Amino acid sequence: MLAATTRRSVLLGSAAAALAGPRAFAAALNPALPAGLREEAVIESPAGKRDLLKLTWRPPNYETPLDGFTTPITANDRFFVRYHLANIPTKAELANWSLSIGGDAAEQEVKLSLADLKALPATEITAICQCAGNRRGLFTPHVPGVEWGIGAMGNAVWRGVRLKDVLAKAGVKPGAVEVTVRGADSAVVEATPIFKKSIPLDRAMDDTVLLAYAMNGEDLPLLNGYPVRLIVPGWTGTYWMKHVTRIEVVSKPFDGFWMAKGYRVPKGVFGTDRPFTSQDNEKTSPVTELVVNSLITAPLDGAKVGGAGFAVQGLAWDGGHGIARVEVSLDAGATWQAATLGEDLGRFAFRPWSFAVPAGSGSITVLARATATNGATQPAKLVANPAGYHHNVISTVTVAAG
Ligand SMILES: Nc1nc2c(c(=O)[nH]1)N[C@H]1C(S)=C(S)[C@@H](COP(=O)(O)O)O[C@H]1N2
Ligand SMILES: [Mo]
Repeated sequence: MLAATTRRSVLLGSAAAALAGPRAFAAALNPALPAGLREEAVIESPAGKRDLLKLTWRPPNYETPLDGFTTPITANDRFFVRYHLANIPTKAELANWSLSIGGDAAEQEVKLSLADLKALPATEITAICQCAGNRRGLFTPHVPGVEWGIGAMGNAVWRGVRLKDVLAKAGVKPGAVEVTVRGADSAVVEATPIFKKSIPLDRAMDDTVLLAYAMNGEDLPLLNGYPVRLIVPGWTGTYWMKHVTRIEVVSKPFDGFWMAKGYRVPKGVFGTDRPFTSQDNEKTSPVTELVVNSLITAPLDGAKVGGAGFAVQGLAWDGGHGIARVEVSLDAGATWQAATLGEDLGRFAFRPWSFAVPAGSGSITVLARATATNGATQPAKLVANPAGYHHNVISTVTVAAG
């Protein structure tokens, strides 16, 4: 019970304080987040961004505060930023950007400019980019890594070309197993493993997987992958490579650090529709699909509300089945009532929802639980795992009514 209370107060306390300013935010973090983070986390506006919570600067890791989630589409300037390596290319360095495609399971080497890419048939998809480690900072006991609160996620309309159309230019040989992607960022120290990822060939050929050059109708912000990033709707952000410069079609599973060692979960603990079997080992699997989840965006935890009733608002999402329902409980989970779902922006997008709490007074705790169309629902108890991924415990806020 103590742990649950602590998590709740940090989750929504941080959001409430984010609106009140950096100092209040840092103070609100004190109870449960690690010491290093408490000193670092302040509201900042890095280039092209506005009012994000800075968790680390080198590499840049910034999360979106709760007030960035009042609409189902996340604004470009409020969209979170996650990097593993500190050398981020500048716009000037990317002016002559090109993308090369090859690999041992490609028929030929191909080089494409941004103009070449934009000349291919364009398509759009609304999808959530969420870090697997979103809410890691709310794990008890603590797990090492970037101690994210609730905001290592965002939902945008991405425009670009299908990865499969680009792969077709190089030609895919019969023995192909995976497609690797790497970006233009690099490490300060050479010994640091480069950030390079792979996805299974069948996923790479999926109609939903794009090389995107626009986000919500504009060029990608530099910190979200300008000029081109990979979009893997339904899968965790780790595969959404930014500033993509090199793609390879390969005949063997890619064994780089960020596949073989990082971004892995205990085998069989989280369900998956499309297992990434070429990367499985005896004990662990790569983290893939997003788990079903929800966020209460209003009212803020600890808020005072009138006695005449109030509206609860939030977002719900999953890895691409779509949201079947969101339910709210006002009696600690004994009974649940249906919330009203808002606009459907597609199965990979945030689904807004709302619920009218009737007149009452005193302390009211609201629990929210989303269920996807495949029946998956949010757990009451955290699913522990060593890297702190997939935090999707039922969220709560407590308000004072009357
Ligand atoms: N080039 C590059 N791409 C990257 C990363 C990175 O460190 N470098 N991090 C990945 C991870 S783990 C996440 S969660 C998403 C975050 O996307 P964003 O920074 O646009 O929010 O980018 C992915 N793509
Ligand atoms: Mo991530």
